[in-house]
Amino acid sequence: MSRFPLTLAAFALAVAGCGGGDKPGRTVTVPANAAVRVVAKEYSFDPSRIVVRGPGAVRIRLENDGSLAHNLKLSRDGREVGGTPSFPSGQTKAVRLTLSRGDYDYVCTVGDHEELGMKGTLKVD
Ligand SMILES: [Cu+2]
Repeated sequence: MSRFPLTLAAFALAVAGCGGGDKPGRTVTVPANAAVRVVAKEYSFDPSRIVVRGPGAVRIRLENDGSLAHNLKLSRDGREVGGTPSFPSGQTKAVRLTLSRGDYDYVCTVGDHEELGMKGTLKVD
């Protein structure tokens, strides 16, 4: 009789374990020449997927809601194209980037934050 709830609990744990740092985050779509707000904390970005509707200038406002210092560095094909410096919790930094069409990645380069889940993708279409 008591085996069923235990099995269920084990299953729930397994499912939660699968999520880990790789759980899919929120996607935000913004028009070209707009601003997008990104929240950084341990260890994720929200949103973790940004879609920009057309090339142009994008203003990224990074809010550090965590307890450690964080940053956001955007790159394309492994080459950094810009981002914010690292800054402490409770602060916000904005960066304006002129982007052409394509796929970009963003990460936090502090310590091992990227491996812990602070990464996202930005697509300009
Ligand atoms: Cu970080």
